[in-house]
Amino acid sequence: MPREIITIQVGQCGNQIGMEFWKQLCLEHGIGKDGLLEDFATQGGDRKDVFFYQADDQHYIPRALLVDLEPRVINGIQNSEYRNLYNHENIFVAEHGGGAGNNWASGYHQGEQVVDDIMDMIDREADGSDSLEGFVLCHSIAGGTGSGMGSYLLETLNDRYSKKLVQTYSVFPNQMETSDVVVQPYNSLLTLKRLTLNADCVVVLDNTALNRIAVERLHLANPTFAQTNSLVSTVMSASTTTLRYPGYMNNDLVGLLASLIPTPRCHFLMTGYTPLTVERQVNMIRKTTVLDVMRRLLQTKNIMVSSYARNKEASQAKYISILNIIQGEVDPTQVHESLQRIRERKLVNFIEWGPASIQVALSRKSPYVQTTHRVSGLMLANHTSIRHLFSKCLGQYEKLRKKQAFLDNYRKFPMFEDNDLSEFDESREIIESLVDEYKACESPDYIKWGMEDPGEANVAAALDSKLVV
Ligand SMILES: Nc1nc2c(ncn2[C@@H]2O[C@H](COP(=O)(O)OP(=O)(O)OP(=O)(O)O)[C@@H](O)[C@H]2O)c(=O)[nH]1
Ligand SMILES: [Mg+2]
Repeated sequence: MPREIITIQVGQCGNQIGMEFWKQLCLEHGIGKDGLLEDFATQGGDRKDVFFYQADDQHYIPRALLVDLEPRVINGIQNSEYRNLYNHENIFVAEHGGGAGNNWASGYHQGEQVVDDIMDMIDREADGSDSLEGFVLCHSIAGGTGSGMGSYLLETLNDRYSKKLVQTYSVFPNQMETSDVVVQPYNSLLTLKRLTLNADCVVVLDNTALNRIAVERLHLANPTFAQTNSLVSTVMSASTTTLRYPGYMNNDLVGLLASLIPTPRCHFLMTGYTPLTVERQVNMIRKTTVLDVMRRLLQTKNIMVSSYARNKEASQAKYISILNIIQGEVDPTQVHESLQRIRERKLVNFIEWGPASIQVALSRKSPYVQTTHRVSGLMLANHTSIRHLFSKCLGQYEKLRKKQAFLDNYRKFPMFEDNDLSEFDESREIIESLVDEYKACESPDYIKWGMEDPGEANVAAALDSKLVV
């Protein structure tokens, strides 16, 4: 029975990374740009129905919603070679077309106003699936639409589909670029509150790290979004291979996430991938064995979250869990040997209160996409150094807030009317407590953390029950 997943892409970034994801899925499953199966795609054994359904005329249609408050990106998709792939009834563009102007409050408020239209689309998709497993949200946390409207949708999904899983692919802003959105610290903080409370799993895609990887590893002088998004789509498609090419393990999202997220709030994952390629340009890697791939996955330079690079060396930073999804020509005995070598050399620093082992999923790969290397790997990891990324967001927020900068833009919307800025304060507290919890994870007696507050423990238990397989 398929465990269907509905993808919701919101705002410029959400739609741009979503579009790359669907392109990659079409290639891997032998689905043409118009949704028809290619003549050569006869091998079967894959599960297209997790992410696609078939229309009466045999077209494969993504279970996807394309949502934006301004038309440019979605118009681009509708004028591209893929215009006939999507279900046109699942496209929502605001009539005024003015976007949310990098303002979370505007995106959130507009979300509230159009939520019925969007929930109609979601309910229709949900009704069309046999055994809906959950939702995937693609968005950036720094602008107005993906962050604000995305936040409103996360809250609504949690309410309406409380038993379903919600996973996000969330793009964090580039911290090196001053030209990026000036109010991004406000938008990021307010979105982070929802990512903490209303999502079961957040895959952190950090533009700072994606850019560094594109420059240093792929030798691109000024990486474009198209180029960084190709890294993103690689991660997105690799992280879903076990769902699309089922084996004996990790065949559904809940199984995948349960092994990575032992405690409900610490559900922010970082990723690494090797060997990296962009636009068919292969990064020079001469040899790929399972051991090489697993070792490279642990190297800073391949990890797509910037806070890891700075804090890995700090002795306190630890892995909570690691799942490596390995594809290619692999003999399972090599996996065993590699794990042993990694353990002997103490290459991984794990937390002390949980099972300290790297999990490995061997996954089939698409027979229709040729690669030059024998083995490739994706690492999904829960690592305490992610807290430094949140601390950085908090620091930037405090700086802006102290100056009272740009707050008038927010006061125009109901949530912040009459100078009520409590939403900012509450979000700050929640993120501070998230940072504290990740920090507590680094200590052997983490299990006792938060026990003083029974309310908190109940929330944790409620979320936990969703992740029990
Ligand atoms: N990796 C990546 N980042 C993007 C892309 N497009 C925008 N961003 C980042 O996303 C943030 C801006 O958010 P957008 O997605 O453009 O904003 P939006 O959700 O459309 O909201 P408004 O336009 O303000 O209504 C900035 O940090 C950008 O660097 C993309 O295609 N790929
Ligand atoms: Mg936009």
